[in-house]
Amino acid sequence: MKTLSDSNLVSVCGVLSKEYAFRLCRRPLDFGCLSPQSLITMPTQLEGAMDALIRVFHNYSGNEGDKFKLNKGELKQLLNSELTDFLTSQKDPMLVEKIMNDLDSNKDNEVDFNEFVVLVAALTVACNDFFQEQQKNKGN
Ligand SMILES: [Ca+2]
Ligand SMILES: [Ca+2]
Repeated sequence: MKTLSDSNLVSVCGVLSKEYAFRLCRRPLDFGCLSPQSLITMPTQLEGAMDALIRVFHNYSGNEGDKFKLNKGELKQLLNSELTDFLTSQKDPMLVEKIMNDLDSNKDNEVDFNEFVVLVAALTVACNDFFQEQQKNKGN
C-alpha cells in the first residue's frame, strides 16, 4: 500500500513546510483574546483545521510509549473521544483492532501521524460524498 509519505506531493510540500509549520505553530490559538496585531496572523479556516489535526494527534500519542505514535490504547482513546459517533455507530467489537491493522501500513503496531491522516482523509471524503449526495437530492 502506498503511504502518504511516498507521494510526490508530500516531498514537494516538505521543501516548503519548515517555515510554514513554524508560522502555523506560533499562531495564537485562543481566539477569545486577540490583539489587533495578532489578528493579522490568525490562521485561515484550513490552517486552523491542519493545526487542530496535529494537536489532537499529539494529545493522544504522547500518553504512552513513543510520544509521536499511537499505540492501540491511545488510538482507542482518540477514537472514543474525538470520533464518538463514528465508533458508537459501529457494532463490531473488533473495530479498533481492524482500524489499527488497516492504518498501520508499516506494521510496527503503532499508528504514526502519516498513518493517522489516512483515516481522517477517508472519513472526510465519506462525509463529503454524503454532503454532495444530499445536495443533489435537494436539486441544488
Ligand atoms: Ca504513544
Ligand atoms: Ca505504523
